[in-house]
Amino acid sequence: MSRTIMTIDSERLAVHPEVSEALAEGRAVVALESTIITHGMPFPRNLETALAVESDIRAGGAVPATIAILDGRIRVGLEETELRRLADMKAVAKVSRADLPAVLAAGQAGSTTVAATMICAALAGIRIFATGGIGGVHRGAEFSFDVSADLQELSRSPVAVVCAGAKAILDLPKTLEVLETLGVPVIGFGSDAFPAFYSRESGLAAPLRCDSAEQVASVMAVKWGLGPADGPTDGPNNGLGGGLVIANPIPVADEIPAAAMEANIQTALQEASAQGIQGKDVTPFLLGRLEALTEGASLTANIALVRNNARLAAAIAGAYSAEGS
Ligand code: PSU
Ligand code: MN
Repeated sequence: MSRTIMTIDSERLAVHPEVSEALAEGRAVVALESTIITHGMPFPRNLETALAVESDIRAGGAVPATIAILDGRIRVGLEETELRRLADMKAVAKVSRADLPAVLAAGQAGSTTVAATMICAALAGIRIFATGGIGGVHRGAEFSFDVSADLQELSRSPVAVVCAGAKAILDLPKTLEVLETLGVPVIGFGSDAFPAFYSRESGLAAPLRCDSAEQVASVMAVKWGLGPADGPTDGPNNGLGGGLVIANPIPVADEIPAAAMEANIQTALQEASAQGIQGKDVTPFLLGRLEALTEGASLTANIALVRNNARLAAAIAGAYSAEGS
């Protein structure tokens, strides 16, 4: 078992004592991203959700570790006062792999995307991460080349990402194709369907399926444990390396059927194109417009699915720590 937390440059990476103690004892820890707080939901619902998700993880027997950049340091595990500060911050940088060193060097604050959260979780030794939806291949990517850095990161950092699929605003068939090319396992949880964030089904099949947290944990252990019998186990460069997508459909009671969402998505996409929205502004813009167009229904569904993912991630983290003991 790697104990990288001991060798990390503490000037740049600060792991909360509750988190590092849990990791050192092999107990369950779940990482959480912060872009969903700063760019994915409006204040104060973002703060309420961040706090609710942390308590869902605790109720599931795991320690939550929300990841963000504050004062030029990667922080793994935030105090409630810091979560409040982040949730109400104006003009905070959305940090993906490419942005990480410059934001750290400048001593700034930043919220971490799925990609950056995976990097930071792996540095701290955390193997499970819960979020809403991963980034993916954008519609029209054949012209824009807009493919989220989340996909490449899933092939690099050894973290299992529990999500409700990729957002319906994306091109889901292309997103699955890229994940397959990159060798990322995409596991439908309790379902044969690849979910579409607000909806339980996308019309696409999930390439793989697991029906229990224990089954997911054993896939993780096998993926990272492959190697010579006398070699290290569970290391980032061991075995197959890289991450996994655990695609957990939104609960039935909270879902918005795909057909009902599609007209709103078309409207939001047209507005984005008319206003020349590009690059990292695209995803936050679309999420904000969908919330307005659905009169808040998309936000309610988003909160429900994130909490559902947090509960599953806590169960997987528990099962994975039992694998290691
Ligand atoms: N899913 C959500 N809300 C979000 C995001 C995903 O429900 O805010 C964020 C995640 O942080 C994800 C990012 O990593 O959007 C993807 O942005 P881009 O498409 O620019 O890579
Ligand atoms: Mn992009």
